Amino acid sequence: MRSRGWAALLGVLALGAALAAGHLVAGFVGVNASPYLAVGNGAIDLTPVWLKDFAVRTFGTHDKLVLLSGMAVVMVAVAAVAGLLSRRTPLPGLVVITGFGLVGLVAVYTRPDLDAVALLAPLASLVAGVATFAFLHRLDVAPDSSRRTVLLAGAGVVVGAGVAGLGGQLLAGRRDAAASREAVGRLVPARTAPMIPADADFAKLGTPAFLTRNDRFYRVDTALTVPQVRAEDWSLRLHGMVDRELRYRYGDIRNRPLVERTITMTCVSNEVGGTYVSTANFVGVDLADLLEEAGVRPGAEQLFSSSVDGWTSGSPVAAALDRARGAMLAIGMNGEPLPIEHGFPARLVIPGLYGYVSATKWVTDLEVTTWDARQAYWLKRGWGREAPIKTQSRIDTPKGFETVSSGNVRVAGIAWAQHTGIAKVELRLDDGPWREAVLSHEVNLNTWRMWWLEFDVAPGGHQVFCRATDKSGYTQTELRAGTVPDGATGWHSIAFTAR
Ligand SMILES: Nc1nc2c(c(=O)[nH]1)N[C@H]1C(S)=C(S)[C@@H](COP(=O)(O)O)O[C@H]1N2
Ligand SMILES: [Mo]
Repeated sequence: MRSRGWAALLGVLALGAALAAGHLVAGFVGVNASPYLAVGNGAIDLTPVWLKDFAVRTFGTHDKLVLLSGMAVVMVAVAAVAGLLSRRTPLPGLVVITGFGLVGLVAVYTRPDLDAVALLAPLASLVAGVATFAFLHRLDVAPDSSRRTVLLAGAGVVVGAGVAGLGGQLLAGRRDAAASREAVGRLVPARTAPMIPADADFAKLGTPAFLTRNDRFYRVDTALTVPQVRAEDWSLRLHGMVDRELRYRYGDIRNRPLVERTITMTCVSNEVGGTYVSTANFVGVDLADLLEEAGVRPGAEQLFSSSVDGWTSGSPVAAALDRARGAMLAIGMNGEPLPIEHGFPARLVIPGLYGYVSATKWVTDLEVTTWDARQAYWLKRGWGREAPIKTQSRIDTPKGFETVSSGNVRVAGIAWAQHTGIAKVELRLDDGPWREAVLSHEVNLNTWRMWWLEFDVAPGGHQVFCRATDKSGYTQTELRAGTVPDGATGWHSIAFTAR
């Protein structure tokens, strides 16, 4: 073998060829069959709760990018070592590549959203990896092959892998949902949500805008690649403890009289002061209508929903049926069809419950059942079964550790207690008394409310606290609780300096 560097490169080239071949085949059988993504998705599902929590806290929405990059670094390192170990005989390299191939096969095999034909992708990877390594190795140790031949072969592999990988990407794109979403066009609700009055937010004073733009709406899900479902391929099966099983196609939903509701969604992983809370006008149909058409049988407790990628969620049937709550099967958001990353073609939105028990995106299956019969994704991983959103408030301005001018300092923020409503928000500066903030116009009980208050602030360091009281009379506890198992508690506070 010519050099150590070349030996290591051989391993990496074989790895690249393997991944590219798998990606190309995945372009035909479904992008999630791409072994790299299947292993990543498998890793996400196997990740223990504490590590997942740490990843989300540390990397936020970049957690998946960090995972994919970490995987790439490890794989390249292992492949390089495998190459180095194969300077005399190709056996160590072949063993390692076969090992990678088997991991890919197992990952695809165990993905709930993939069927048997998806195994073709990791199989292609396995064959391409082994063949490339064996070929380059033989060429390299052959006494009659020139340096030029070997380099050309290596370059050929790079080009081939590039073309295959790109081809897979293009093929996957051709099957994507963007064009289908474009074709849906405008969704015109029969009953529009009341106009948001100008005094519903204090955006000029530093609160968020009342409605969150779609591209600013927080996003939380376990999907490494956003599921691409075309409206024309989508259907929703409604079954289980019902009088008759029903199946809805996209047109069946779209052609009903649509309702529009303004709803604030919150994630259970939102830390005190966190950003996983947003508000939109959702357009869709009443979930209760669909459930009543199917006829919910007595004894039903859980609405167990599944997304196309196998993620599952369990909601209380009672909450889904409660007309006053206004649970929806939503197909639109802020005047557009649902953005793909927010669940196109359709998702659940049940106001008042954290997203993991109420907001299944890319939903394709609703099973009416009991709590004992089915356990949803996060329930199995240590999160609570029922998870109503906890009353919370957040200071948005000043920012933590900001320096402001002394004198009049305006503090502004948001509060939410979905389905109960906010009664008041109080602020405390340092050791001072609690003072009541000015509340914004109430849009409805299922949305956040904005608030502001001014303090006369002396120069120096300060801390300001906020706490909300909801319409049930409950005032936020000071006691800090973490997000696991059913949502964080505690007062948000920020430190700032007046100059
Ligand atoms: N298919 C699917 N739906 C899902 C999730 C998921 O991981 N997969 N996450 C849930 C969680 S935890 C939350 S908080 C909301 C977030 O919805 P958004 O990303 O549209 O804000 O989606 C819910 N629906
Ligand atoms: Mo969530």
